[in-house]
Amino acid sequence: MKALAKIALVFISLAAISAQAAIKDTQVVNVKLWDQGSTMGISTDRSQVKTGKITFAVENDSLSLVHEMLVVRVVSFDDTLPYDEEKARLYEDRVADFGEVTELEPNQSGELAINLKPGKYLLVCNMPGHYKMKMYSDLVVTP
Ligand SMILES: [Cu+2]
Repeated sequence: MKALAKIALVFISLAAISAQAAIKDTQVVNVKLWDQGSTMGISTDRSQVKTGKITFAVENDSLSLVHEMLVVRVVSFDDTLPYDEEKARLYEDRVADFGEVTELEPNQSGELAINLKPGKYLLVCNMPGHYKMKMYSDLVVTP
């Protein structure tokens, strides 16, 4: 009986260790989508993460507008991204789109977990007109 109890204890501690590793494994970026009068933006609690699994916890803090967050890879932060003037938004099929939390109502939140390689990324709201209103934020993924 004593040996069995010991084995059970080892299993329990192994399970605890792997659960901890799973939490450590993902890096969380908290993202707030906001607007105030005629300005709007995306705020994050970190602008740099390490390569690997990244979870974006996205909250729309607006009182009245729908916002969203796309993850777009760029070569440089000065890139001119393919823009559809008529629809006043980026061509989503012409940018390096890594996923999105789509169209959040005011006060709604959503999550996106993806693997990102080292490089430069933009978090963009692609609701009509919002990109031009500078509703985007830089994210650097380091090796
Ligand atoms: Cu927006």
